[in-house]
Amino acid sequence: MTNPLYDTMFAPHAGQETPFLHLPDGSTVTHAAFINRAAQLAHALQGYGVRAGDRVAVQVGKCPDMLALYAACAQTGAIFLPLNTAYTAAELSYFVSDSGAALLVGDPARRGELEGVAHAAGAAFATLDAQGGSLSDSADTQATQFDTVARHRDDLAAFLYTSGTTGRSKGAMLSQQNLISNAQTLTELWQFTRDDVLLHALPIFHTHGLFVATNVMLIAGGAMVFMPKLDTDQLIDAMPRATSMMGVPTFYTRLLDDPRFDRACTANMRLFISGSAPLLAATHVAFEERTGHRILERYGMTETNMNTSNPYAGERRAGTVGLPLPDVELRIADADGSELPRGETGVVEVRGPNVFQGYWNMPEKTEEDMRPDGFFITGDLGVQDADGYVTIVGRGKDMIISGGYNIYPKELELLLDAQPGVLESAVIGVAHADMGEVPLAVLVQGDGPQIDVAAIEAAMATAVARFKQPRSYRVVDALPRNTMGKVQKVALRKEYGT
Ligand code: MLC
Ligand code: AMP
Repeated sequence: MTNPLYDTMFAPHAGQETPFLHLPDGSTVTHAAFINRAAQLAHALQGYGVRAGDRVAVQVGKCPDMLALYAACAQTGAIFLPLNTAYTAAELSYFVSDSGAALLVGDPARRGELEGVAHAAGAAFATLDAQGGSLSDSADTQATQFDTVARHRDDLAAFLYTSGTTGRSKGAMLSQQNLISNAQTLTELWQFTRDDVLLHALPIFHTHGLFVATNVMLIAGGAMVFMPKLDTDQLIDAMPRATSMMGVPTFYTRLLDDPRFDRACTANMRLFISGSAPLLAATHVAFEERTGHRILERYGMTETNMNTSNPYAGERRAGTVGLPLPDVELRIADADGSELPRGETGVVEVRGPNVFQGYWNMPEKTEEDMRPDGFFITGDLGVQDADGYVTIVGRGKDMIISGGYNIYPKELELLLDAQPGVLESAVIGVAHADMGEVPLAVLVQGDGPQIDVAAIEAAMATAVARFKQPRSYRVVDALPRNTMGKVQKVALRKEYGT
């Protein structure tokens, strides 16, 4: 193979005249058309000076060209770096400069600010959106054949940024092998074939929507009903023509809130998969009662893609994330990395072809999270029962998951601490019926000016994406601390509600 990622995922579908994407306007993109489009975009990328190994940062709305750009990066050997469309210019500046991106591809509606971000970081800038834009326009006139650039399985294919407990985001480096191995394993395990039609309403800038949903459908050669975002009306309309869906728990709770969602609506479906955040056992049970389907829950993360899954054919146990994938080794370990006996709670550690290559330009951080024997320390707390089923019982890392998006309190606390009147701050996750949890900020009044919560909210709005912004604020005189002086977030959560 000259380029394992392209040759496994994309090349097999050249000339395949079956649907790949069903679009909201009723039109369809065939596999063959998608591959041709990727080749055109590969030429366009080269026109912008992109070469193998370059990072291509992409912040555009969900559209077929965004996916084709992923394929084009694979074909040119460039490293695909998708970014949440909710990120502010301030957040983007960090990602573009930290990654040393050669090109930033952005939404034309934000051209003014994004062009500035790109140029300040020494990157070129191009636009792309559903209606076209500079990169799409220059692709339109290109040939639909492109000489795939040779790459090796160990070459990097993608960077995904993940925030961290230190407040600084880290670029997780994923190799071709990381993506291929996991997609092949999942396709086989979940029995996806060309006959499948997957409801795809997830964003495509994260592991779930891109490296799980899309990669699996590419390997299988099936089709996706490609929806811009979660819309229960659209899901319910399309369900009778679909076979499967992947979503975060909010997808399932919102569907259950709709009385039209019932056995008849799901009669053609063979598989519902949930992940990215804990699915309540009660949701699993309610879903089965309503539809007769048992949701298949799996567990993964940006650095590892998927690690465990409930079985397709065997017992899907509510509240568990199932068994380690066939090619993934998993251990529940103590703080030193020694494996604990079954039934004891510890940190989940994993090893396998899915585990990433480290954090970009952060060798110390990589070393901190990786055991000498190759196990990656996930930071999740779990327990494995006698049958091997894993349950995630909590997080060793200080992290909030809101509607499937991770929020690291430290990033917000650093910003809040710098606000007028704030002596210090603590951000905690509080329960939220729709999103699972949302951030709440506790601010300590300092000696300076009186804290102005409205002004702080406005400052946070320009600093971080909306989903990260605290949903509520409390002003207090002091934070609860233990004898070591560490802020007791458990006490705060007890007081302000989880
Ligand atoms: C949107 N908003 C959120 C939010 N999403 N707030 C908190 N948490 C979220 N996740 C805010 C918007 O800014 C807006 O704020 C308001 O909610 C409505 O926006 P919306 O766009 O209409 O939201 P909605 O479509 O309802 O989106 C909710 C959602 C979406 C849960 C469907 O966030 C989503 O698709 N999440 C999936 C994330 C995902 O793919 N995670 C996988 C990561 S990979 P306002 O106040 O301005 O109205 C991973 C590894 C693994 O974790 O294992 O998979
Ligand atoms: P991310 O860094 O965005 O990829 O998020 C990964 C994190 O999401 C994991 O470390 C877990 O904490 C959490 N996660 C993913 N899937 C599940 C699941 N099925 N149950 C509980 N937590 C999950």
